[in-house]
Amino acid sequence: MYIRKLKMEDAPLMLEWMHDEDVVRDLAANFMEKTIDDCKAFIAESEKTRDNLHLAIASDSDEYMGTVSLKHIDLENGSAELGITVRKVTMGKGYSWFGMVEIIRKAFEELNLTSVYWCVSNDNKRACRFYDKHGFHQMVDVSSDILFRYEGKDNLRWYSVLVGDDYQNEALTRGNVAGCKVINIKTIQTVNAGELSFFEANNEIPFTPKRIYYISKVPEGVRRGFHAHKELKQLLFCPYGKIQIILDDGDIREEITLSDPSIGIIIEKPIWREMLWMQKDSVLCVAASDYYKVEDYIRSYDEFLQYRKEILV
Ligand code: T46
Repeated sequence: MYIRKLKMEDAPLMLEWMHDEDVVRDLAANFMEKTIDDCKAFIAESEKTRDNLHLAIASDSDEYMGTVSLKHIDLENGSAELGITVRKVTMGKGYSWFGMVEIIRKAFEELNLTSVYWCVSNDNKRACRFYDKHGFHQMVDVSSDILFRYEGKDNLRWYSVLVGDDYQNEALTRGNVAGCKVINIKTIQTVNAGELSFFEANNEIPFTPKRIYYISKVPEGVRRGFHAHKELKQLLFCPYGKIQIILDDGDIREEITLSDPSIGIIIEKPIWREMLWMQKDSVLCVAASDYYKVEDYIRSYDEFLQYRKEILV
């Protein structure tokens, strides 16, 4: 997935989400009234404006998946308002998160802004959960110039991200995901010749691997996993690409994006896991403490919760 300029060919898929009740229900504007000509006019206008930056979130095969924007770009104050809408087919596939991270990165690194803010209706529970889960701060002190744009609309929740915030990967800084340790795999750099990473049984990882496996050729936006292990210990790492690992211990559900070959996660206890391929051709490598044993898998979430309860007694 990547972000790129909007193209005229994107208009029909843009109209698709505008006429999708599930997508637009909690949005401020009345998108249901828009026509294909409105979409085309928006795309044409996006080429000309300097105050707004509207880009498409596209799949690897260049299909339009949604729009992500920086609006009301204020170079003097170093701020802009973020806007994002994605098609229903993309939901749960990491496109929204990808689009947000990319546009925030552009705001800070290319436009030299220092803050990006946005708002959402408190009724839009899915969006609020999404922003809260990613650790974005709620903004309490919103200036009147900004509030003015939303006159007549209350029940809004405001968020912001400031330059220097760890918005991309909180788990890396925290050092753990749902109680599983995030490790720096020992890595030796060679000048102009890349780097070499290694780990040794019982030294860097708390077990002796009996099995190594790796998962490759997964299309972007696909999820795997959906299971837990009873006894197996594993080290997960991503030597190439970008994969989000979602771990859930029954109480806490947290995630980490693996995109650096020198970062690994050690899973030593029964944890529910899901893996989301954020970039095609990404490779997930796993060093496991035991041979493949089908009876060690728990593939139902309810059974997993029950199992956790039993082992915690
Ligand atoms: C895990 C995550 C991170 C084998 O025959 N031998 C093996 O060593 C493995 C790992 C799998 N298989 C078979 C079992 C299935 O028929 O390969 C097929 C695909 O396995 P699964 O659907 O479990 O793949 P994922 O990606 O959902 O999960 C895998 C591991 O199985 C699991 O232990 O923690 O990666």
